[in-house]
Amino acid sequence: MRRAYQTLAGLVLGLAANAYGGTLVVHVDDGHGHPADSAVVTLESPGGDAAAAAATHTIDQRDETFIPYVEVMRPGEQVVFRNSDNTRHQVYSFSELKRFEYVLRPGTSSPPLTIDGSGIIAVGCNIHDEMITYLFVTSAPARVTGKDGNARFEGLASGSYQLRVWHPQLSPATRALGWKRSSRREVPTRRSRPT
Ligand SMILES: [Cu+2]
Repeated sequence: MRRAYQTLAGLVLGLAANAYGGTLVVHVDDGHGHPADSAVVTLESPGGDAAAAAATHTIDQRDETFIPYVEVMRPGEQVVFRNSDNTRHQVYSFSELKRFEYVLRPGTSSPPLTIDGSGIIAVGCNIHDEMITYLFVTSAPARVTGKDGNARFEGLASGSYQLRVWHPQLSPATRALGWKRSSRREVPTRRSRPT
């Protein structure tokens, strides 16, 4: 299965905040009115990084496709690459943040790889050129949009945030966000050009 790549001029960010339980829902579209999935929405705030237990993330390989396409991680967490195909994969990255290469026979996994520092790691396969996945490493609260283009932040603390949107094929977007957890007000969807 191949992902349809689109080259698009820019990202239009629609932002809708719903009041239920202090959940912020950020909607991302591709600038042509279609929801953009696999976009990373990050909420940066001064000293606002949420502590979390270190996790191990698994990137699977099925039908010569990395799953998921985009994975959010925190610095210090680990990633494992699993080969669920009946063919061999050769997973690698030349990124500044982390360089590695693993030959994975069918049914095997890489050893856990610890990622230090923040940034974006593009991972490919030396055997199948079209295979690609992105590890988005950040200490800020971050979510990946689903097929509906929505990213949900549960129980978000009140405060001022810098909202950033990143997507592999779209221009990044950023905007300031003031969030009041107790707000019952429905914020209408607004659109802003990427900055
Ligand atoms: Cu491969």
